[in-house]
Amino acid sequence: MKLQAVELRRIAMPLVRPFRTSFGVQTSRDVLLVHVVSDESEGWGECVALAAPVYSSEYVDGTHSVLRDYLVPRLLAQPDVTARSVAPTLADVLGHRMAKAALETAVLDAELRAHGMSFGTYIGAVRTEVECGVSVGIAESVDLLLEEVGEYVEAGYRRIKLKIEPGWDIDPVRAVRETFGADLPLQVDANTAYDASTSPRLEALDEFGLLLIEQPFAEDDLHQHAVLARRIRTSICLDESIVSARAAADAVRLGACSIINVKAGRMGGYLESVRVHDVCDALGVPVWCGGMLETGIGRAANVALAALPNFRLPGDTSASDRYYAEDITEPFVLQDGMLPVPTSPGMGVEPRLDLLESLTQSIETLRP
Ligand code: NPG
Repeated sequence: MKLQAVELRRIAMPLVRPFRTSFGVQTSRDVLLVHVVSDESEGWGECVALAAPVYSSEYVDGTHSVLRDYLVPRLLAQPDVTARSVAPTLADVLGHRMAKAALETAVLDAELRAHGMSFGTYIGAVRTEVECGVSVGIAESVDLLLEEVGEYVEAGYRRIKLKIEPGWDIDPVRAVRETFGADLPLQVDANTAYDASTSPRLEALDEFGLLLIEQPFAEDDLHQHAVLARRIRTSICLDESIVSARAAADAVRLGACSIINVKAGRMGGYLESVRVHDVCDALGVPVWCGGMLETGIGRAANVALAALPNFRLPGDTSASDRYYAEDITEPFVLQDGMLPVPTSPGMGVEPRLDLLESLTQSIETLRP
């Protein structure tokens, strides 16, 4: 495929409710969409970087700049581009995985559309629908948390994930367990908010029968994760620390985790995410699909990824209405706690162009 143009479009997407984590509150997303036009087809990718560098070092203005100045020009200079050629072509630019992932995904979407093949078929999806969980932010009170969890349980979500931080951990987890019972699949996510001094609070969560504790410590602190993993029965899951298949294998071998959250943006793309899936499968470590508040464009690919065999826990692949009053694709609607895996060519969704226009803040078009 020869690329003829790459469009970088910024859209503003208000969230239906504020989402508070240990690193801040989000009330809307500033989404960077990558749209590639080739001589054969077109494709879309969504960049998951946040507005500020508080979850990872990447942030949306930075991804925009590195795409415009370094990544897109490298691809536009190639006589023939395939999704598999993207990472090697961009390899001399270090890091910037979220930016690279968005570009690779757009190329992959275009390539699969040109071949009439769905992404699920391409990667070997083994399910037609996937089990969905939901991530619940830090609430203003335990009562409000219980209300929100109740709504999601009622909606049919198959697993609840509570965001935690030191001081918002033992009490909310106990309250959710007491209210919804021991059978509710429940897990927690700390987004690196703990350290050795607050670690005893995590040990105190061991009695609540959680599926896992996600990323309690700093992303570069595998040792502290391995120490906690040896002390408690609850599984440790890593998110922020795992940026590649190699990092996944190393973390497992060091005993730092026994479950991994896969997010394509963090790994530099879906192709590396499949390799993470494969290496974890070989090591006997289950994975699940994380989320970054994606619109329908990013969600479609996540749902297909979650249909690989070693995605053995429900993902943060919630329905569109968990995030947005109006999605920019046909909405993903929960059916009995599941979402259907898209089957149309490419990522399997079409952006609603009229709506996209009305949400657009800027467009930059780059050509060879
Ligand atoms: O449902 O998409 C979703 C959100 C799931 O909690 C979620 N994501 O740390 O995993 C996370 C968290 C997150 C959201 C991280 C936005 C960064 C940005």
